[in-house]
Amino acid sequence: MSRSEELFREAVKWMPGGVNSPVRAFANVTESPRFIERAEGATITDADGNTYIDFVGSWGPMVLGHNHPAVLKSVLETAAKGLSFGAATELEVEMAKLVCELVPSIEMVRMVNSGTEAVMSAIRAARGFTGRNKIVKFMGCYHGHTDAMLVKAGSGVMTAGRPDSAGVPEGCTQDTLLADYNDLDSVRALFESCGEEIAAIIVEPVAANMGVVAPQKGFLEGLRAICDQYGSLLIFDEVITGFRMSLTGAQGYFQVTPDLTTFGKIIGGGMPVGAYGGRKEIMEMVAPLGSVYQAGTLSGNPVAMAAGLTQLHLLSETPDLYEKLNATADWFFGEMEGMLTRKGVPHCLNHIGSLGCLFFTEQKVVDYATAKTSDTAAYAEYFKHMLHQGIYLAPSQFEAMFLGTAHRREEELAKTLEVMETYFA
Ligand code: KE4
Repeated sequence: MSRSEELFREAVKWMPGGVNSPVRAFANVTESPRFIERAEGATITDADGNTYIDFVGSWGPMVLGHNHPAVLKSVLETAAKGLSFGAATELEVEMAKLVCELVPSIEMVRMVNSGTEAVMSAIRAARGFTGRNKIVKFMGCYHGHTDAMLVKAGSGVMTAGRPDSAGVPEGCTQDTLLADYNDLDSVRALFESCGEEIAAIIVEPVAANMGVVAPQKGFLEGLRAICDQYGSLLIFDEVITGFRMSLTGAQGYFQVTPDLTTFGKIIGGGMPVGAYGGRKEIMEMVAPLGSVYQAGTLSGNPVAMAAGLTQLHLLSETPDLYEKLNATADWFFGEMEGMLTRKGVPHCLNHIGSLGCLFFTEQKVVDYATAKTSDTAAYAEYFKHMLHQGIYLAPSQFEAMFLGTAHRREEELAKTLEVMETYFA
């Protein structure tokens, strides 16, 4: 038995499913989860000493590769002065200022500890600011596990959401309305029926939780126009896309301006950090200044701020970083597409910027319904082969491949393409 298997046997005794987040249990791929011991650059190493080329990157934060020396240095130096004070610190001011300087739509920002907390707080701020209760979200988009967002990807777009999880009272989701991604008509239908009650639309500007689905031309612009027409707010959930698609995230990449943005992952450099921010008049609603309550013991703690700040400085000060990252990703996914087509593999390969997803379906995946046509068993087989050949992919068809600056064309990416070539031979 491997050390990972031993550890998993022990883990399931003490933690639900043996993990602290469901996707890590490898339940969709009938493999025993690998327990990771350390990581460096584009690779991770498990408890048995197996090293993998990593395309999960802690689900997004490791855009500069694991254990970046500058990030590690800043964490160690800051930690040496104390881990958390529950009091204001200079680092929080520096972080808030930098985020506001980097992202034009952000005039004021609040640090929290996860993407979920950022979404939960942004929704509350939107409701407080507009005095309205309803929220529109899209089937297949994931915004963390706050009650209002755990809404069944139900039938039709007019039905109020039905909870997708036990323990969520109907009352928590009765104001959550569902629309179809890339389908503006499904959004207009909701607004025509109750637009005056809708506080906000929340959307992943690139959907990356049903696999990767890019917004079709005009989709994000259409959401902006509908919100303007009805006095609702547009919330971009940039927990994945923030500081990944471009220095100004997806909103900069697509040139569509939201009223509020949520961040996570990259903003923390690998430490637990989320953030929400946007127009000053909205953020001034937030306690202690305004009447929208939100708080957090470890929010903005200095060690997490040090990691996030260092990563954001590296991202904003390295010339052409995003052009190079996105060009390398375009090359990589282009090579993949060519190989899959040459071999006649039924597939839909979606990619945009440094995000990509290989769907095992012949349909063009443009929304939740088409994403669900994927053959998840085929994905599981592919995942297992790649894992055994030293390539660590997301253990689920409905996640993304995350490329970072540590993935080199001639090394990690060339090796990955070779392994894919043998699998699809
Ligand atoms: P966290 O609470 O997990 O930090 O963020 C929630 C969240 C919010 N918004 C978007 C767009 C997200 O993708 C996420 C979390 N993403 C998943 C990966 N698909 C986290 C991985 C996990 O659940 O373990």
